Amino acid sequence: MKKKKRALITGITGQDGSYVAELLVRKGYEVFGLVRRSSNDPFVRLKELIRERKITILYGDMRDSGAIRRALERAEPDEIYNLAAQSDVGISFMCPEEAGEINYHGLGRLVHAVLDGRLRSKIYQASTSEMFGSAKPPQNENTPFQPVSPYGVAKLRAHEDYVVGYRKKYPDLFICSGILFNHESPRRGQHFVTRKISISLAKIKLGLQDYVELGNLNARRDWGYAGDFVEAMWLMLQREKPADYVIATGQVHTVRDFVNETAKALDMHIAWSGSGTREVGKTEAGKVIVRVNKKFFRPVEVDHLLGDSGKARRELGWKPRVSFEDLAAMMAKADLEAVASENK
Ligand code: NAP
Ligand code: G4F
Repeated sequence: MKKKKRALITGITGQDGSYVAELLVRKGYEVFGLVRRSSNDPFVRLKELIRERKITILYGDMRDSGAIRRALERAEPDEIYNLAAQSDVGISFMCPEEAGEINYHGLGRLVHAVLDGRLRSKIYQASTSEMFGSAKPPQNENTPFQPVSPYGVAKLRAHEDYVVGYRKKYPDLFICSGILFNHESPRRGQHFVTRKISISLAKIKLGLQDYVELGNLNARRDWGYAGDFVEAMWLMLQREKPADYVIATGQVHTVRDFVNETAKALDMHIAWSGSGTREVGKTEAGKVIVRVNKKFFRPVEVDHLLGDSGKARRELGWKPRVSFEDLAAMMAKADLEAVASENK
């Protein structure tokens, strides 16, 4: 009988971790997840797979080299998906050391554990379009990086030192990265703008909230669906030789567009008036349901991210399936159902 492939996922409790775990279970992998101790229940999304023993949970923090080494010894992975991160860009301005510690040194600890253990595991690193920062769009693998946030800087250091640098230094090490543009889903953390919008508009629709306060409505992002993007991670690890790929939809929208599309999916139509911090979004009945609050502006903003994923399309045969409109509708519907059932 063919031996089952084994994978270790760091960050398995996050949005992408849960989708990768499900993808690999579907593909017949033996899946291990590194999870840090939490006072809350971190397993909401994975309960069924854990109960059915399709995932094995190993405890460990990306700050703890010994725990990472023990997880590798137990999992003996063919593939490692390094998704663990302090992934909130806004918060990284307040907690820059944490961004460096987890997003940069965390990868260093993992890579050294693989090298020290003489393991043949292939490593996927979650790099990000935030590394492009203020670089002119569209951005691809040849665009010079210009990060502006502590999060972007930490991810870029990890990318340059341990992905690109170690690939040269250790020719036997298989390490690749996906430079992923924003990807969302009903499982997105509630502080990210798309999910904040979908959950708030669902509550407004149900009369449980009056309005939502947002920051920069003009920020432009290339938003795709997380379920599509994790397929690209897996495809990268199936290659003979490691390389880095931009993963993006190639379509750009503003935060305001995301509000409009979500509202449309909920049969709420928004009319905008005013400008800057005085801009508001009103319902047809004239009720203000979107306001701007300076509190949600970043010290330095990334204005415009738009990815060119031509290389991934050509070499991996990857392309996104879910459109911007369908993504917003999917998130709106999921939140409407969840909020309604919580408030029955
Ligand atoms: P997420 O939902 O915020 O998940 C982050 C994961 O990292 C969670 O499982 C979290 O565990 C874990 N983690 C954080 N600190 C840790 C630590 N010290 N030790 C161990 N685990 C730790 O992020 P995501 O959206 O799934 O993104 C996955 C990866 O892709 C991240 O590296 C992110 O930076 C990168 N990325 C994301 C996007 C995007 O648009 N989603 C785009 C480009 C790159 P807890 O549950 O305990 O917090
Ligand atoms: O949803 P966001 O917080 O995502 P951001 O900063 O683009 O970061 C996400 O994508 C990166 C890939 O480029 C990942 F690497 C990273 O881990 C994360 O997943 O903000 C999107 C845009 C920003 O321009 C922000 O200023 O929305 C703007 N925005 C406007 N109002 C807001 C808000 N963002 C948040 N979080 N909350 C607001 O109220």
